[in-house]
Amino acid sequence: MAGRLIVISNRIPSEAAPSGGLVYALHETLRKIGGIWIGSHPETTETPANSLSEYGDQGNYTRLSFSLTLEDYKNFYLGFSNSVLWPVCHRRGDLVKLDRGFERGYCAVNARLARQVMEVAEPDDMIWVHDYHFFPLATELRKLGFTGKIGFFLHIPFPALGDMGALPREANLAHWLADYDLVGLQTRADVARCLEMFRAETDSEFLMDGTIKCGSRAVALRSFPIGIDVETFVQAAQGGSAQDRLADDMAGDIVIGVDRLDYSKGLPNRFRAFGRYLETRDERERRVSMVQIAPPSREEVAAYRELRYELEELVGRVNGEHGEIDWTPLRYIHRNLDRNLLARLYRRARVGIVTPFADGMNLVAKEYVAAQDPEDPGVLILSHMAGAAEELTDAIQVNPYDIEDMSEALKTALALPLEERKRRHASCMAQVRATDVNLWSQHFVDALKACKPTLVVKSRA
Ligand code: GDG
Repeated sequence: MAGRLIVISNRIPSEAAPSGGLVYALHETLRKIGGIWIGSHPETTETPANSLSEYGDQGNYTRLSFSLTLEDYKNFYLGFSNSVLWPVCHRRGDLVKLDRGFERGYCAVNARLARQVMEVAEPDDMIWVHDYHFFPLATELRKLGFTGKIGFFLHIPFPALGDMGALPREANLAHWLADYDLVGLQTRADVARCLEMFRAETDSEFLMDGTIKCGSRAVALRSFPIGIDVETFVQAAQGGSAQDRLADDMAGDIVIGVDRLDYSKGLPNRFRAFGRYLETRDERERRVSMVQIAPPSREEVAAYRELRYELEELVGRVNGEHGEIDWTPLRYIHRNLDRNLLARLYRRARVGIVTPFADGMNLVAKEYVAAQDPEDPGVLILSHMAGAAEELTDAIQVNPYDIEDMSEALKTALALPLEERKRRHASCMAQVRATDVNLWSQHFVDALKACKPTLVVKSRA
């Protein structure tokens, strides 16, 4: 069958009808166009399988999984992807762990996956690769002779040229990206940083049609800000079972934070800012509690374990200093909560707080906005360093390094009059709707389709 879409992502959904925003949108896109979704099998194997395995037939598309050995998991996933690329892209060069085994593992998994993709891909298929785990995949596919269109979307920030200095020499992002036809990034700032990288490449050239030639190929570069599945979220925030309604039973004003436990999300400073707010608040004011949901993430990586200890200590300190017999000001939950309960919590919270040091987009910011009652909405406090800050300009924007600034923002947000809350919410909600994840995937696929047939540009020399 010709003209199918092949989606490649690290994770592959196991449920028949996935509910998460991005996963749901890709599922729907594949259902419409037809094709294949390829992702890693959740369990490691002793020896790598030669071919992809069936992971579920969805009617109009098939899910196939590739296997990772324990060594691959350590080197490709925990190692190069999450101990090199993730910190580099989130401006944490100090957390980079270099190991030749990581680089070799990363390249080997990408090369093996490319061979397996070639077994199922037809020349007319379009391939859409997701995220930093697979930067070199197009290069490997081109080596094996794939001439069809390949698009890439990076969910995390594109690194600044200076920060790329921490990458090993073999990691040549410019050359890897040039083998795609279309590279999608989250924001205009990401595009600017990516252009800066190409400008610094001696063998790259900006062509008249807006594409960038690097080596023998030309690539188009654009921002596609991702969003959430708005309607589903609006419904989830309004509905709810008896258990979900627990979110309504909490006393006082609630400030909500929801983040994977990751050092890019700025959690310690957020807790410090809340502590500072409690220090400076008037005792006669209504009690305010912060609820922080922080499900575990990448616990095998040392930097994540250390962050957990730091947070646990901070929670103890804030509650020890400010708690009362009948009041725990900072409630910290290190578990994954049910999505519907989360939506209800967002709606119940007077303030949503999102304070990353760096973030590709940050969907929590958009979920918080979508969950509000438009007649009595809460206020979003948003780091100006999150990708979402480019669009949500009517959130209260803060500097996530500045404790005083965030503490002041909490005060402002909690005291904001209804009319001002409504105005800010309406403006943010219009942006959230404009980037609905279903439109996002449609825009990317349309742009990839519209790319000119594979360009193999002859060098000027
Ligand atoms: C990457 C980029 C970019 C969190 N805790 C629970 C839970 N969540 C859900 C949230 C939200 C999602 O996880 C997190 O998405 P984010 O966008 O905030 O952040 P990352 O995981 O870092 O995602 C990011 C994104 O990719 C998409 O391109 O925006 O910048 O880093 O949907 O609600 N969901 C449930 N229970 C929890 O406890 N059910």
